[in-house]
Amino acid sequence: PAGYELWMDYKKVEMPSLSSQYSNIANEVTVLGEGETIQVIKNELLLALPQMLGSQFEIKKEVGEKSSMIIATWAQLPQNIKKQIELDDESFGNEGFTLKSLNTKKAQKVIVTANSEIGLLYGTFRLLALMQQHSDLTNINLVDTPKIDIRMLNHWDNLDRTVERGYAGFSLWNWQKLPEFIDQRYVDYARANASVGINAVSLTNVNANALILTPMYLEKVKALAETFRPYGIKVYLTARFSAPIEIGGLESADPLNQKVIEWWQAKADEIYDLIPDFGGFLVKANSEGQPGPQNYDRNHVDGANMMAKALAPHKGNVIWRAFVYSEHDADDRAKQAYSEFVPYDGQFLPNVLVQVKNGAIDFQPREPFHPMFGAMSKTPIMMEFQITKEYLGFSTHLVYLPKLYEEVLEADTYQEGKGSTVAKVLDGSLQGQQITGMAGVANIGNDLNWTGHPFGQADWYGFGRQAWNPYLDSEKIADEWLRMTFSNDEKFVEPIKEMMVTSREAVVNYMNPLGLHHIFDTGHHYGPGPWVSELSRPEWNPVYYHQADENGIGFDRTPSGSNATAQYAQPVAEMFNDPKTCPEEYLLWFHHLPWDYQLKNGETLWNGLARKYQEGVNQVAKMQKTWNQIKPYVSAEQHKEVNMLLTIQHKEAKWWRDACLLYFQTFSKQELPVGVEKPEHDLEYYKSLKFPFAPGIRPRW
Ligand code: BDP
Repeated sequence: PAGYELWMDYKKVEMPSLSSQYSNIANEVTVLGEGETIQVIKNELLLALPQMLGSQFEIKKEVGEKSSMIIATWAQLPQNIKKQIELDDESFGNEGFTLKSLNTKKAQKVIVTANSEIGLLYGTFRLLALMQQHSDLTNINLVDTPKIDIRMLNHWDNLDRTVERGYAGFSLWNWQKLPEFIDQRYVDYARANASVGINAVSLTNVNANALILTPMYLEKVKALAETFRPYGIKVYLTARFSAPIEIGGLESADPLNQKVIEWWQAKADEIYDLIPDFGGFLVKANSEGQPGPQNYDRNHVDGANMMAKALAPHKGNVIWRAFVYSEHDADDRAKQAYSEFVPYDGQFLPNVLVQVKNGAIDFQPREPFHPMFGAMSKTPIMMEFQITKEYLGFSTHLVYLPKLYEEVLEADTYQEGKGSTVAKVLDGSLQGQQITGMAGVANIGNDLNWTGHPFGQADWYGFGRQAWNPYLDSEKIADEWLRMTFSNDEKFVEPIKEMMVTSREAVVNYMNPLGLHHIFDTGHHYGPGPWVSELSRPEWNPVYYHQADENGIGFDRTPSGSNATAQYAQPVAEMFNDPKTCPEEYLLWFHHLPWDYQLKNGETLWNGLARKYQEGVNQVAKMQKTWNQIKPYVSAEQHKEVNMLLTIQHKEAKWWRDACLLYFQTFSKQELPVGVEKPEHDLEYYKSLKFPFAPGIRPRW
């Protein structure tokens, strides 16, 4: 089926000059070693090269005169070749690799070498990717090592195979048939992850079910871990804090209770007996109804360190989430995670990472970076991005997320002076962390094309690339993905790349322009609901976030309001505090401003807001036009699919524009400016729309 092969369908290289160059390199392929990962490398070559080059070949086990492609660990590489490479084993660390061409008058050779077999696998995938991208390999000299240690997917998959905020079908994990039945999808999933360097996966929802830690399920987890191991992927599980009660028969889950401590230690031992390279636990505690240490008057450090001690003898990690906001705390929700965690800096054990969402609210189309980045210099802070599009039109809207990730990674926290970017916090280079990580909430399900929207694959791909190297350019990543997935033709790549990189701004414009946020309708987070005001907790209601009234709109987070800006380093706080220096894309995030406030381009806030909504709709119309022009370059089936999705996106962009502008107009009491289309219906109509079916939602909110 279209899209199943992802970015690895290894299309035939038609251009004669390239095809002959690659055929020369692949003329005699030698792969040294015997391990499971070596077998994976061989399988990938045997799949890819005949498809791309059109001829069958054998893989040699020894280096000979004629070897033209040599794949071997540094330790196994013949001495004379090592000498020519002019590097040493320090250059590529545990997981890095080098691709190097050694050309003589008579022949051309490419060497792939690394310290580990996993490094070789990454190198092999890179070599194949470069061929798919039609790169010239005659003088390749590339050393690449991952900048982040834990490059992770977080699946929010429930044991009944529903997926929280998952929009691409049901969970991949078929618990009923495991451990005996190993679906080919598990293997292809592992291949895809390894091809971009993802090396860790958490299998289960952060709103956890303790059953996953029972012996019957652990046998199933073991089967998945064994399937993933040759691809360098470690398995993590979400650990429900109250598991000692629910499945252990204890009366308490108090982290300082000796029986509880022993229960987690025994559980860790049991898991590591089955899965010696188990990654560890991902924990959501005392957040949105999940149990945690605070139920026993203990704190996050008590909880995380208790688990960390159980895992430490096995070299496992605890990834403790900082997504907390309390129903008893009346303070601005955007401030709560920082207030709750930053005071504990330095108290977590070394195998605890604190996982922070990119922004302080919740995966909105745009948020300023979370103030916790750089604020806990003695604690490894791990990024949590969302790859699934909870607040970005699900898998129906085309929104290229690496652009969003890049914006966050490049943001300057100023925590150690100018140049303290979020990327430098994450890779440990700013504050010297010993262990580093980046997670993405997966957008993968059992849909035939994995991600629902064909372009959702680019978000999975791009997340992996940016977790490997958070300094990569998102446009370059789009370029790679397009070439590998669809076509190398410039007439296709250029316009579609442009469409991808502007798509993120389009969704911001038609949903949440100028710093608006969380104005989604109840529960599903799909359509607009800026009028919603009746939910039991104030911070679940859109009216809490936009604060629109007759005087103006926006959330005042400056010292005259909630003073959330004080959580940022001084230069950043100062910039955000003054509406004149606050970047306009964050204006209403930090300021409550009058409807006639003058924007930088001279127009009033009301007119500017209305024009942004219109611009978003126009941008989607332009995407439709662009997609129509590239018809010859993709299959008819895929063309049609994306076309239909863009039709929905365009319709819904208008829905967002009209619903929001009509509602805000009840406060601004001003006409729509010239150039903004009149809504088709009245406000009551938009309010009456009930979203009939939303996949992946949790009943409570
Ligand atoms: C929110 C989702 C909710 C998740 C929660 C989390 O609406 O379904 O459980 O985040 O991250 O974005 O824990």
